Amino acid sequence: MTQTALIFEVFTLFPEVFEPYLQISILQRARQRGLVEVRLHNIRDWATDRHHITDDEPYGGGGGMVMKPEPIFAAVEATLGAPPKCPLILLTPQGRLFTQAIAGELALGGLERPGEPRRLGLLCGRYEGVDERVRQHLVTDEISIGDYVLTGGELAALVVIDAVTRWIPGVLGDPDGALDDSHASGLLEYPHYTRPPVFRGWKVPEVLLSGDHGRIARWRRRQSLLRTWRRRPDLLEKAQLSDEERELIQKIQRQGLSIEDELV
Ligand code: 6GU
Repeated sequence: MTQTALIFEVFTLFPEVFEPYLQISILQRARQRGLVEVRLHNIRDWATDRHHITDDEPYGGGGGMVMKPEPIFAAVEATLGAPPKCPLILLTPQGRLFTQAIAGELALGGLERPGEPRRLGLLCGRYEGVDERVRQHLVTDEISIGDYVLTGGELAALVVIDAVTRWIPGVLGDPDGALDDSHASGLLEYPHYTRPPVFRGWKVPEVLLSGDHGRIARWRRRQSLLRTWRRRPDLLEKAQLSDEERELIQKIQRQGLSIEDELV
Protein backbone atom coordinates (compact mmCIF):
# COMPACT_ATOMS: atom_id res chain seq x y z
CA MET A 1 0.00 0.00 0.00
CA THR A 2 1.33 3.40 -0.98
CA GLN A 3 1.29 6.36 1.41
CA THR A 4 -1.87 8.45 0.88
CA ALA A 5 -0.88 11.42 -1.24
CA LEU A 6 -3.92 13.60 -0.69
CA ILE A 7 -6.99 13.78 1.52
CA PHE A 8 -10.02 15.76 0.38
CA GLU A 9 -12.08 17.07 3.32
CA VAL A 10 -15.48 17.93 1.85
CA PHE A 11 -18.00 20.10 3.70
CA THR A 12 -21.50 19.85 2.25
CA LEU A 13 -25.19 19.70 3.08
CA PHE A 14 -25.59 16.79 0.62
CA PRO A 15 -22.83 14.21 1.21
CA GLU A 16 -24.94 11.49 -0.43
CA VAL A 17 -24.46 12.91 -3.93
CA PHE A 18 -20.69 12.20 -3.82
CA GLU A 19 -20.70 8.45 -3.14
CA PRO A 20 -21.90 7.04 -6.48
CA TYR A 21 -19.34 8.95 -8.51
CA LEU A 22 -16.49 8.14 -6.12
CA GLN A 23 -17.35 4.43 -6.30
CA ILE A 24 -16.58 3.93 -9.97
CA SER A 25 -13.62 3.79 -12.31
CA ILE A 26 -10.38 5.65 -11.69
CA LEU A 27 -11.49 7.44 -8.51
CA GLN A 28 -12.63 4.21 -6.89
CA ARG A 29 -9.34 2.52 -7.80
CA ALA A 30 -7.27 5.45 -6.52
CA ARG A 31 -9.14 5.35 -3.19
CA GLN A 32 -8.85 1.57 -2.88
CA ARG A 33 -5.11 1.80 -3.50
CA GLY A 34 -4.82 4.46 -0.81
CA LEU A 35 -3.58 7.17 -3.17
CA VAL A 36 -6.38 9.56 -2.28
CA GLU A 37 -9.01 9.70 0.42
CA VAL A 38 -12.31 11.60 0.32
CA ARG A 39 -13.84 12.43 3.70
CA LEU A 40 -17.40 13.76 3.65
CA HIS A 41 -18.64 16.06 6.42
CA ASN A 42 -22.30 16.99 6.68
CA ILE A 43 -22.47 20.63 7.76
CA ARG A 44 -25.93 19.95 9.15
CA ASP A 45 -24.40 17.68 11.83
CA TRP A 46 -22.74 20.78 13.27
CA ALA A 47 -25.90 22.88 13.66
CA THR A 48 -26.67 23.03 17.38
CA ASP A 49 -30.33 24.11 17.34
CA ARG A 50 -33.14 21.58 17.66
CA HIS A 51 -33.97 21.56 13.95
CA HIS A 52 -30.36 21.64 12.73
CA ILE A 53 -30.99 24.74 10.67
CA THR A 54 -28.12 25.71 8.36
CA ASP A 55 -29.63 28.63 6.41
CA ASP A 56 -31.41 31.89 7.15
CA GLU A 57 -32.89 34.94 5.42
CA PRO A 58 -30.47 37.55 4.11
CA TYR A 59 -30.03 40.76 6.12
CA GLY A 60 -31.33 43.64 4.02
CA GLY A 61 -34.04 41.49 2.49
CA GLY A 62 -34.28 40.10 -1.01
CA GLY A 63 -34.92 36.58 -2.16
CA GLY A 64 -33.19 33.32 -1.37
CA MET A 65 -31.47 32.01 1.70
CA VAL A 66 -27.93 32.33 3.01
CA MET A 67 -25.85 29.60 4.67
CA LYS A 68 -25.32 30.49 8.33
CA PRO A 69 -21.74 30.90 9.54
CA GLU A 70 -21.88 28.95 12.85
CA PRO A 71 -22.33 25.37 11.54
CA ILE A 72 -19.73 25.94 8.80
CA PHE A 73 -17.12 27.30 11.23
CA ALA A 74 -17.89 24.48 13.69
CA ALA A 75 -17.56 21.74 11.05
CA VAL A 76 -14.39 23.13 9.48
CA GLU A 77 -12.60 24.01 12.73
CA ALA A 78 -13.40 20.65 14.34
CA THR A 79 -11.99 18.87 11.29
CA LEU A 80 -9.14 21.05 10.04
CA GLY A 81 -8.17 22.92 13.21
CA ALA A 82 -8.80 26.48 14.37
CA PRO A 83 -7.46 28.15 12.35
CA PRO A 84 -7.45 25.46 9.61
CA LYS A 85 -4.03 23.86 9.00
CA CYS A 86 -4.73 23.34 5.28
CA PRO A 87 -6.28 25.27 2.39
CA LEU A 88 -10.07 25.62 2.39
CA ILE A 89 -11.52 26.17 -1.06
CA LEU A 90 -15.02 27.57 -1.47
CA LEU A 91 -16.80 26.33 -4.59
CA THR A 92 -18.64 29.34 -5.95
CA PRO A 93 -19.40 30.86 -9.36
CA GLN A 94 -17.53 33.93 -8.08
CA GLY A 95 -14.24 32.04 -7.75
CA ARG A 96 -11.26 31.93 -10.11
CA LEU A 97 -11.85 29.77 -13.14
CA PHE A 98 -10.69 26.17 -12.63
CA THR A 99 -8.14 24.88 -15.18
CA GLN A 100 -5.96 21.82 -15.72
CA ALA A 101 -3.01 23.88 -14.42
CA ILE A 102 -4.82 24.73 -11.17
CA ALA A 103 -5.72 21.04 -10.78
CA GLY A 104 -2.03 20.21 -11.06
CA GLU A 105 -1.07 22.83 -8.48
CA LEU A 106 -3.65 21.53 -6.03
CA ALA A 107 -2.45 17.95 -6.55
CA LEU A 108 1.28 18.48 -6.35
CA GLY A 109 1.96 21.92 -4.93
CA GLY A 110 1.51 23.46 -1.53
CA LEU A 111 3.09 22.80 1.83
CA GLU A 112 4.26 19.29 2.53
CA ARG A 113 4.05 18.30 6.18
CA PRO A 114 6.62 15.58 6.79
CA GLY A 115 4.93 12.33 7.80
CA GLU A 116 1.42 13.66 7.18
CA PRO A 117 -0.60 13.42 3.96
CA ARG A 118 -1.57 16.71 2.37
CA ARG A 119 -5.15 17.80 2.93
CA LEU A 120 -7.46 19.96 0.85
CA GLY A 121 -10.70 21.35 2.27
CA LEU A 122 -13.61 21.82 -0.15
CA LEU A 123 -16.61 23.85 1.01
CA CYS A 124 -19.76 23.48 -1.09
CA GLY A 125 -21.95 26.57 -1.17
CA ARG A 126 -25.72 26.25 -1.53
CA TYR A 127 -28.70 28.58 -1.75
CA GLU A 128 -27.87 32.16 -2.67
CA GLY A 129 -24.47 31.82 -1.05
CA VAL A 130 -22.60 31.67 2.25
CA ASP A 131 -22.39 34.37 4.90
CA GLU A 132 -19.60 36.74 3.86
CA ARG A 133 -17.72 36.16 7.15
CA VAL A 134 -17.06 32.58 6.05
CA ARG A 135 -15.33 33.90 2.95
CA GLN A 136 -13.40 36.53 4.86
CA HIS A 137 -12.21 34.55 7.87
CA LEU A 138 -12.25 30.85 6.99
CA VAL A 139 -11.89 30.33 3.25
CA THR A 140 -8.42 30.60 1.68
CA ASP A 141 -9.34 30.26 -2.02
CA GLU A 142 -12.45 30.36 -4.21
CA ILE A 143 -12.93 28.29 -7.35
CA SER A 144 -15.58 28.28 -10.10
CA ILE A 145 -15.79 25.52 -12.72
CA GLY A 146 -17.25 27.72 -15.46
CA ASP A 147 -19.41 30.68 -16.34
CA TYR A 148 -22.83 29.25 -15.57
CA VAL A 149 -24.75 28.90 -12.32
CA LEU A 150 -25.24 25.56 -10.56
CA THR A 151 -27.65 24.93 -7.70
CA GLY A 152 -24.77 24.15 -5.37
CA GLY A 153 -21.04 23.54 -5.17
CA GLU A 154 -21.31 19.73 -4.96
CA LEU A 155 -20.92 19.01 -8.68
CA ALA A 156 -18.06 21.50 -8.81
CA ALA A 157 -16.34 19.78 -5.86
CA LEU A 158 -16.61 16.44 -7.68
CA VAL A 159 -15.11 18.05 -10.78
CA VAL A 160 -12.19 19.35 -8.69
CA ILE A 161 -11.68 15.99 -6.92
CA ASP A 162 -11.69 14.18 -10.27
CA ALA A 163 -9.31 16.53 -12.10
CA VAL A 164 -6.92 16.83 -9.12
CA THR A 165 -6.81 13.06 -8.50
CA ARG A 166 -5.76 12.41 -12.11
CA TRP A 167 -2.55 14.37 -11.39
CA ILE A 168 -1.52 12.17 -8.44
CA PRO A 169 1.39 9.91 -9.46
CA GLY A 170 0.24 6.31 -9.87
CA VAL A 171 -3.46 7.10 -10.30
CA LEU A 172 -3.46 6.63 -14.07
CA GLY A 173 -2.05 3.32 -15.32
CA ASP A 174 0.33 5.06 -17.72
CA PRO A 175 2.89 7.16 -15.78
CA ASP A 176 2.51 9.88 -18.42
CA GLY A 177 -1.26 9.50 -18.55
CA ALA A 178 -2.14 12.95 -17.25
CA LEU A 179 0.33 14.55 -19.64
CA ASP A 180 -1.58 13.16 -22.65
CA ASP A 181 -4.97 14.47 -21.53
CA SER A 182 -6.63 17.26 -23.44
CA HIS A 183 -5.37 20.56 -22.01
CA ALA A 184 -2.35 19.09 -20.21
CA SER A 185 -0.05 20.05 -23.09
CA GLY A 186 -2.14 23.15 -23.79
CA LEU A 187 -3.54 21.43 -26.88
CA LEU A 188 -6.66 19.36 -27.50
CA GLU A 189 -6.19 15.63 -27.93
CA TYR A 190 -5.84 13.92 -31.30
CA PRO A 191 -8.66 11.62 -32.60
CA HIS A 192 -8.87 8.11 -31.14
CA TYR A 193 -9.83 4.89 -32.93
CA THR A 194 -10.23 1.24 -31.93
CA ARG A 195 -11.35 -1.93 -33.71
CA PRO A 196 -12.90 -2.63 -36.14
CA PRO A 197 -10.65 -1.14 -38.87
CA VAL A 198 -13.73 -0.51 -41.02
CA PHE A 199 -17.09 0.30 -39.41
CA ARG A 200 -20.08 0.90 -41.73
CA GLY A 201 -17.60 1.67 -44.46
CA TRP A 202 -15.75 4.30 -42.35
CA LYS A 203 -12.03 3.53 -42.25
CA VAL A 204 -9.50 4.07 -39.49
CA PRO A 205 -6.72 6.36 -40.85
CA GLU A 206 -4.14 4.15 -42.54
CA VAL A 207 -1.21 5.63 -40.58
CA LEU A 208 -2.57 4.21 -37.29
CA LEU A 209 -2.43 0.68 -38.72
CA SER A 210 1.08 1.14 -40.13
CA GLY A 211 3.01 0.19 -36.97
CA ASP A 212 5.39 3.10 -37.72
CA HIS A 213 5.59 4.80 -34.31
CA GLY A 214 7.40 7.85 -35.60
CA ARG A 215 4.79 8.49 -38.29
CA ILE A 216 1.97 7.87 -35.80
CA ALA A 217 3.45 10.34 -33.28
CA ARG A 218 3.82 13.01 -36.01
CA TRP A 219 0.26 12.41 -37.26
CA ARG A 220 -1.15 12.71 -33.73
CA ARG A 221 0.74 15.91 -33.01
CA ARG A 222 -0.47 17.40 -36.32
CA GLN A 223 -4.08 16.35 -35.58
CA SER A 224 -3.77 17.90 -32.10
CA LEU A 225 -2.57 21.16 -33.62
CA LEU A 226 -5.26 21.14 -36.33
CA ARG A 227 -8.04 20.38 -33.88
CA THR A 228 -6.88 23.07 -31.47
CA TRP A 229 -6.50 25.59 -34.31
CA ARG A 230 -10.04 24.92 -35.53
CA ARG A 231 -11.84 24.62 -32.19
CA ARG A 232 -9.83 26.57 -29.62
CA PRO A 233 -7.48 29.02 -31.32
CA ASP A 234 -7.25 30.83 -27.96
CA LEU A 235 -5.31 27.82 -26.56
CA LEU A 236 -2.70 27.97 -29.31
CA GLU A 237 -1.48 31.34 -28.10
CA LYS A 238 -0.65 29.90 -24.68
CA ALA A 239 0.57 26.44 -25.78
CA GLN A 240 4.25 25.54 -25.67
CA LEU A 241 5.06 24.78 -29.29
CA SER A 242 8.33 23.96 -31.02
CA ASP A 243 9.50 26.19 -33.87
CA GLU A 244 8.57 23.37 -36.23
CA GLU A 245 5.03 23.29 -34.86
CA ARG A 246 4.63 27.07 -35.12
CA GLU A 247 5.77 26.76 -38.74
CA LEU A 248 3.25 23.98 -39.36
CA ILE A 249 0.44 26.17 -38.04
CA GLN A 250 1.50 29.08 -40.22
CA LYS A 251 1.60 26.74 -43.21
CA ILE A 252 -1.91 25.49 -42.44
CA GLN A 253 -3.10 29.09 -42.11
CA ARG A 254 -1.58 30.02 -45.47
CA GLN A 255 -2.61 26.93 -47.43
CA GLY A 256 -5.70 25.72 -45.64
CA LEU A 257 -6.07 22.02 -44.87
CA SER A 258 -4.39 19.39 -46.99
CA ILE A 259 -6.44 16.53 -48.41
CA GLU A 260 -5.43 13.95 -45.84
CA ASP A 261 -6.49 16.20 -42.94
CA GLU A 262 -10.06 15.36 -42.11
CA LEU A 263 -12.10 18.12 -40.59
CA VAL A 264 -11.23 17.52 -36.98
CL1 6GU B 1 -18.18 26.20 -7.97
N1 6GU B 1 -20.76 26.64 -7.74
C1 6GU B 1 -21.96 26.96 -8.24
N2 6GU B 1 -23.01 27.00 -7.42
N3 6GU B 1 -22.16 27.26 -9.50
C2 6GU B 1 -21.09 27.21 -10.31
C3 6GU B 1 -19.83 26.87 -9.86
C4 6GU B 1 -19.69 26.59 -8.54
N4 6GU B 1 -18.98 26.93 -10.90
C5 6GU B 1 -19.71 27.27 -11.93
N5 6GU B 1 -20.98 27.46 -11.59
